[in-house]
Amino acid sequence: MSGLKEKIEKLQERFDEAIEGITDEKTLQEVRNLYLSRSRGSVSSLFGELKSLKPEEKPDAGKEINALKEHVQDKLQALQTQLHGPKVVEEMVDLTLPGEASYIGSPHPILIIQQEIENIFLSMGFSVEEGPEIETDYYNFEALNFPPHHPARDDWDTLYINDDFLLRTHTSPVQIRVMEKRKPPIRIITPGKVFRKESPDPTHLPMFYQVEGLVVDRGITFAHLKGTLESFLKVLFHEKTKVRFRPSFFPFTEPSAEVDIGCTVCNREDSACRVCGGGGWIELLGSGMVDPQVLKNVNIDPEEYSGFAFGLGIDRAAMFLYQIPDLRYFYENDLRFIRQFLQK
Ligand code: 2U9
Repeated sequence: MSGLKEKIEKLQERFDEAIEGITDEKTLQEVRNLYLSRSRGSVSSLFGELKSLKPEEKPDAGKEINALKEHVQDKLQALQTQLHGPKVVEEMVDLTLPGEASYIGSPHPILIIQQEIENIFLSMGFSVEEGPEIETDYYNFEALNFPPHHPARDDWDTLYINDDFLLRTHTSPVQIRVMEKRKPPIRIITPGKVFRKESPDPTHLPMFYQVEGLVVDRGITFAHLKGTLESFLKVLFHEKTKVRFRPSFFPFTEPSAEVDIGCTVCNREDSACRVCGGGGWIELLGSGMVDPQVLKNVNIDPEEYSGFAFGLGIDRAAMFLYQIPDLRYFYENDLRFIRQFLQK
């Protein structure tokens, strides 16, 4: 044991001499290796000598070697700090650097367009109304002038829940519910999900978003319908957007019209345009004067009041506004797609 003790003291003396006057990192590292290197360091190899001691000598000897090791480590650390400043300074966070923005989500592109549509109609004095997605046959069809078993129902591929309930195929039931409760003047839009028995393809989905509108008052004419929809489309798309009305048929409006806009991509100038198929027009809305029978169904006198209504697919509008070629992208929730619509 006394031999070992002597060795420890000698080593400490040598070490203290060795670190005197060190002024560079390289020499500091060399000394550190010389004394502390796990395999060959002089302090580390002292621990190997413990094996040859008697068991009762081992604890004290262990303590002394450890004390030497700590002494060496402390001195080297102090010298390191003297040369470079405390280690934490090297690793310190620079609080003056700009932060990294984290992604906290954003409105879905369909919701962005829905809100744009809502804002346009709110500015024209409309209110936004909502209603149930599960409806009765009465509100979805009968009140809207579809008689039971009438072939016109075939155009609205309906998902039935049971004999009494179905998934609404349009948001028109909301307008019936509002008219049952409120007297004219009525100016409402009804955005929301609707459901149809469709197989998904680029332009069809079994669930999509729709917004319908309804105005009922004294003296409402087709001119109000045209003016309102033209103003709306010129704000939603572009002030120079061309709008055309084509005769059509819906059970709940008479007369009825489809509303097209001039192609947003080729501006009616490319006969090979992929978006409008070269026809120059994009079919966007259905519309018409509310059928007198529909007004009667909600106890509004068609002799005193008249109204116009319209409907538009929000997904379809979003497709043209963002030039998305396939409706299914909207519902895959692939962040690489969704993140493109981050609002600043
Ligand atoms: C009431 C009376 C009349 C709403 C209307 C349309 C024409 C129409 C389609 C457009 C594309 C649905 O999303 S779509 O497939 N809508 O063509 N909707 S008139 O007429 C009403 C609504 C409620 C009480």
